[in-house]
Amino acid sequence: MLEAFGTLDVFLNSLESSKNVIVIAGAGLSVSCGIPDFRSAGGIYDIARTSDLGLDSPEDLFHLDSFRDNPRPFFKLFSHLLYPGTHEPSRGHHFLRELEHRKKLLRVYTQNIDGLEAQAGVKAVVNCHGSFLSATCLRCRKKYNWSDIEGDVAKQEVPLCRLSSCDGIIKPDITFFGEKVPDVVGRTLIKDRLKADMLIVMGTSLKVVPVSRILSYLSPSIPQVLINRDVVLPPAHLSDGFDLKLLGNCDDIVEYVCRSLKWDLAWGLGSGSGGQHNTYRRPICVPVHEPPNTYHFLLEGEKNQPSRTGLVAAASPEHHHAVVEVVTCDGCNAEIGGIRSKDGPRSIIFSCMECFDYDLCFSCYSMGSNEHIKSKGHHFTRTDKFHKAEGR
Ligand code: CNA
Repeated sequence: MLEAFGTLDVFLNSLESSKNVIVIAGAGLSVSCGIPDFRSAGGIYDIARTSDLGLDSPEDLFHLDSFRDNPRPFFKLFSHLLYPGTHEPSRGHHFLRELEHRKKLLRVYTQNIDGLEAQAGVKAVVNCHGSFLSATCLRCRKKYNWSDIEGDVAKQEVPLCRLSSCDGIIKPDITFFGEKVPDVVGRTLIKDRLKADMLIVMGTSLKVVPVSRILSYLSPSIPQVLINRDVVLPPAHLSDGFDLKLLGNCDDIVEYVCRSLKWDLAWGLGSGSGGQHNTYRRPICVPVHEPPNTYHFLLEGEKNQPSRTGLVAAASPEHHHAVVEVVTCDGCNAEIGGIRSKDGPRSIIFSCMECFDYDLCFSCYSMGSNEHIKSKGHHFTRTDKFHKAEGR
């Protein structure tokens, strides 16, 4: 942690001089656009739990094996909640655009699949979990565009491969649990890791690997700032904590930041569904300081709600070492950590400390034949239980 960084004034000053901010974005950025996140009350997992979709667990919605078995629940919820082209960017998205416009943004690494960063005009975006703009037949790997499957999705039907000899299920090219993130994530991070001068984490619970690992991949000397409704404590092996926590709705917080820096707020007056949310909030939220390094953004007279601070749940050691969802062995492709692995969080995982996303199971590592182990400059760390992981 950077002791000297923990106040709002220092953050605002740093942002003025920053030139290479990396943002890790998550579903919270799009909640005000009308797209629920995964884990908040009323989020997609809650909706999946209470809908009659025949799922064993809500996570199965986005798990590759479950999708292969039965893709209907995914398309049913997808067509309701995430249907492309029906949402407008939030003030949070426009803030990213403003950072880029002011030549302060190095990259947005987004876990979102709604495409709203690009829709807001942000160019430097890496879609860590892919995009719905293209799709692939799971059987013959034939590629399709969104327009090819849109009609089926709108009718809540499962799109099937058009090759008569195939008939496989077509899956949008978004990354499911059990799939590797696109190579572009690791490739871009290698270029970005030493350039970054600040990290802002926005609207994410950081529960999904490998995106959460970006924290440990960047230099510990750059400030790490959280903008989120709830406190998020990154797993201890990824970060020793945020230098500054700005808690509240990200739209309100970025509006405060822009006003404080006297940045142009013209983007706040758009129309459409996001535009409605983008109208300035009056009265504007004010930051209430909770020393040493936390600010709650509250409307006048608003009480600090436990749900907002999330302190009770979040501060427990178990939460601090939050269980990650899925880790796959890069040797044999088996799931070795997370919701589906037989051993769950008790799996033994060997992770390459030099690479953003390279893991091996006990057997593949023990065989020692893997090219990655043999090549120079790669070092592995062993994790017996994810919540006891050290050293990355
Ligand atoms: P998550 O685990 O549901 O966490 C969301 C976080 O955002 C939580 O910590 C919330 O407290 C916080 N949050 C919610 N609303 C706001 C708000 N208005 N202002 C500030 N913070 C808020 O979701 P993650 O993004 O961490 O998980 C990654 C998954 C979610 C990725 O694989 C995504 O593809 C997936 N997802 C994407 C979308 C989308 O594209 N819009 C929607 C739902 C899920």
